[in-house]
Amino acid sequence: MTTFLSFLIVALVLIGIVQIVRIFEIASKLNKPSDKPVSDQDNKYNALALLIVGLGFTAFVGYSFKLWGHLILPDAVTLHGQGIKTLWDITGILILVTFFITQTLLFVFAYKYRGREGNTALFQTHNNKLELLWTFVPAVVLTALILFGLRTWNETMVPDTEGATVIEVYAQQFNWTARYAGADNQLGNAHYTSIGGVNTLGVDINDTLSFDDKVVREIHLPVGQQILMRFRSQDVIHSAFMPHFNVQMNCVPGMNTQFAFTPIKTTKEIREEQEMIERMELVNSERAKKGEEPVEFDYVLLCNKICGAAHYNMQIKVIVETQEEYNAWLSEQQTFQSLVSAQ
Ligand SMILES: [Cu+2]
Repeated sequence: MTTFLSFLIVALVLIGIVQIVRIFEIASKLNKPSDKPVSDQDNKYNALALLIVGLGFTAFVGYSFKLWGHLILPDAVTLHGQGIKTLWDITGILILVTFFITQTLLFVFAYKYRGREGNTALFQTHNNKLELLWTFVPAVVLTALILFGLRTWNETMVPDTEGATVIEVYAQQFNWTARYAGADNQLGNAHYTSIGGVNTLGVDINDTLSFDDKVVREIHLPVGQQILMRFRSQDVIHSAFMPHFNVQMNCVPGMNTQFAFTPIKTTKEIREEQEMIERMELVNSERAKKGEEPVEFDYVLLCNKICGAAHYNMQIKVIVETQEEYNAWLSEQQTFQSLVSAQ
């Protein structure tokens, strides 16, 4: 009954609005016995409304940067991330400058050159100078941006990985496991058909390279050292996403994918930065409202491909530390061989 009455009220309100609009239409015809459908006054009000809405929208874009700008990701903590940030900043500045100039001109001109009694439009068939200007300038700017983008892409995606520390990240619904290559810095072969018992990654137990591999549930990275991360997936397509590192790579069943990067800031260093302290104060004040314990900042590797019901919680902690701390942690981890023999 309540639903029916609600519908009835909405319908009556709509009918009322239509009738009021009709009254205004008829009244304006009676007041203005003119053969012109639009008067100068109408044009002025419409142009003014357009100016207010247009400039209001443009101003809101600027205001939203000020209001929510602090919520965007902090600068990437990797070498290649700095190159991406420069490209992002230059592209963003170009787009925003163009946006604010063209939007302002669009709405100001719509007001300035609104329809007026006796006004005629300027009819211009061709202008070589203008044609050259708006072809040549965008062509040069876009070519420079694309060349810069290609260079950044190549530096990011095809770097020299000689001497990089090799780590495998294994995806499955709904968790991540990491495998370190051990002293030989080479991962043993693995295939899903070998999965069984403690061998959850399907590592080939007869491959001598796998003997010193270490399977762990937390990713540790030495700062300033190039990392070659290799990805595999057991079931569906996942995507390993490390937002603070500008790193993302799909993990595809039956395929090996990889991403090389060099972390440049330890977890301890970023926790001490003023910007991060303020961010975490914001996070913890929200947690406190829900009665949750405060947390410290940690880098994280997330799944960025909707891979199933618990996708939202598919993550693994990432710790960037000094080479000494990393060596000490790695030496404490059990090798694959001792893990299998203890079974
Ligand atoms: Cu996933």
